[in-house]
Amino acid sequence: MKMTMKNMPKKVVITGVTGQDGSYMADYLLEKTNYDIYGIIRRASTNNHNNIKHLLNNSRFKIITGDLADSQSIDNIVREIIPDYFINLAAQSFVGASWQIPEQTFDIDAVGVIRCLEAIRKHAPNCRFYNAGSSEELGNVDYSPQDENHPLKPRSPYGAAKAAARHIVKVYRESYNLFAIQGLLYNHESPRRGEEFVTKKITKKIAKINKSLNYKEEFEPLELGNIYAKRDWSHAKDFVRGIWMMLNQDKPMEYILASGKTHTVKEFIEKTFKAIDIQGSWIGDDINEKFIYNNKILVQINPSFYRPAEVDLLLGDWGKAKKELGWVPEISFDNLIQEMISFDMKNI
Ligand code: G4F
Repeated sequence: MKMTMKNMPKKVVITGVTGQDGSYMADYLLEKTNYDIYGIIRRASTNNHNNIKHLLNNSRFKIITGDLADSQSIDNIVREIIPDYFINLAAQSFVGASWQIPEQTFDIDAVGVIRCLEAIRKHAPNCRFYNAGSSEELGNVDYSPQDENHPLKPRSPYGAAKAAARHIVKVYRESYNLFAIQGLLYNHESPRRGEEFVTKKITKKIAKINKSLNYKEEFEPLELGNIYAKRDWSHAKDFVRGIWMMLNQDKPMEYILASGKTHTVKEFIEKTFKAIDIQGSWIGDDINEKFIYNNKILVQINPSFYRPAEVDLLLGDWGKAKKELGWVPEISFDNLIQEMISFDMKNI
């Protein structure tokens, strides 16, 4: 068949493709569409391609070097590819680090979004643009569950950068009539989660502790900060499906994706231990609180993991996404934990 513009496969640019969300998005689109996927990778002296190694031989998956800090690279990518979709999942996404590197966080998470929008405005004005938004933008919340009308009240440089990005996406949408949106996504996890995030830190360390217990070896306890923070955790796979639904509506509307349930970090720890049949108990309180099993300390508090300002509670109302997009999360909190701990036990 002769290729015409009409039957040419569409082109999707994904930034952050080596990360959790980017890699699941690439998997999802390679499976569900016949589109060509252009994964943007930042140059680094050591590359971590673990999350995408299964895609490297796929002829529809192409890797391109680019960097949100480099407007020329973004401009060149958009001018040369003229994508149909641009999904920006690259970010300095670790809230805890955003106090140490506030400028870089703002440059990537806010100014980087302007770099993408400018390139799209100039070279591909029909391209549909998605930017990763966060419940961290809501921060010090006024009410629960939070909905799409909740005010932006960030508590970290990261949250402030994402809130700024939300405003600039709206400005470009309204000024240039772009299909540009920023979903508002609550915490989402998976076996592919980065190791500094609390869920992965817990499942990976507990898998190691379990192995040490089985082999009667010495081990260091899991050390955490505020275990009373409450988060609305989902599986990242559910969210990439939701992002794609947002990108394919008639009008550029923004939605919350969440589970509608909230749990403390402490509950996450307890459920992880329970999933592998370790029945310990908590003793002490505040910075002296510890999780004990067979007279051994498995978990303890280390105040150095406390943040200068904490978001105490997040709980999202995903009712609008359900009503207008038909999006429904499929993977439960318990199944998420089971998948993460099973993966880490296997790979330890
Ligand atoms: O896993 P976390 O680092 O995720 P956080 O800060 O909620 O942010 C994640 O979700 C956001 C959406 O709401 C995303 F936008 C963002 O990019 C990221 O994916 O921390 C979760 C909670 C916090 O309250 C933190 O203070 O766990 C608490 N915590 C307690 N001890 C810890 C630790 N967090 C980490 N990372 N490490 C600890 O030792």
